[in-house]
Amino acid sequence: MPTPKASLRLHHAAPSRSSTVLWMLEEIGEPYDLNVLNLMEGQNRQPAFLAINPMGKVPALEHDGQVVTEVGAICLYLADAFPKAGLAPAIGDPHRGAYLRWMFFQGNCFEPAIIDKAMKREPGAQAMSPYGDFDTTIDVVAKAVANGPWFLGDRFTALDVYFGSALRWTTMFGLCPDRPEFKRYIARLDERPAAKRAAARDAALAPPADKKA
Ligand SMILES: N[C@@H](CCC(=O)N[C@@H](CS)C(=O)NCC(=O)O)C(=O)O
Repeated sequence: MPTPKASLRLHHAAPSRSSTVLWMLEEIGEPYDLNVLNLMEGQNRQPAFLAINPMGKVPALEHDGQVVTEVGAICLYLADAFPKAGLAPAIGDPHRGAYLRWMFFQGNCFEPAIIDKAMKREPGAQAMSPYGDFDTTIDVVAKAVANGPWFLGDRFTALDVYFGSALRWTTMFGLCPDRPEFKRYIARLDERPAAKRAAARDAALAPPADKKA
């Protein structure tokens, strides 16, 4: 019998922000296909991909005729679409509020703070900035992961995949302060078998050094 075609298809570049979704797919454990794009060669700016994501950015996920873009949205989507994996507190669960809070905090506060700092951009007036100030932003995240083992305590969720990946790459590139709370949290994440599988797959998919983005 022919193998059924996976209904999940990730448009991916290795390594990149879409590596977070690769890890998420490994945590979910459902079959998926990859369409690997070379950003350096501009494959993400070709009409075929722009028809999927007009932003020309990875990741983009296709599932049963739907397209989802934005790493955080894809993580939320997958966790809800595949509840058996247990990666999202259900609506009504006492952890749901904290889960959504930190999911949005990543894209709305943490990443803008990191990118402004990296680009040496003035964040502007505290009251106008989406995150206020850099040090407070980093401090509240460090407190949130200090005890762990996960963001929501004993329960590992899609939030750890999403925010954990962001902490991993931003500390690796020296954009986020290398605080002990982050180091310990990232070390715990790196032990996840799904994270290891995704990292190995990404390493095998990465373009040769002369063709990297
Ligand atoms: N806000 C987007 C950001 C995605 C993004 O910036 N992806 C980068 C790779 S890390 C990309 O596709 N860059 C290629 C380009 O813009 O040409 C998300 O969270 O998914």
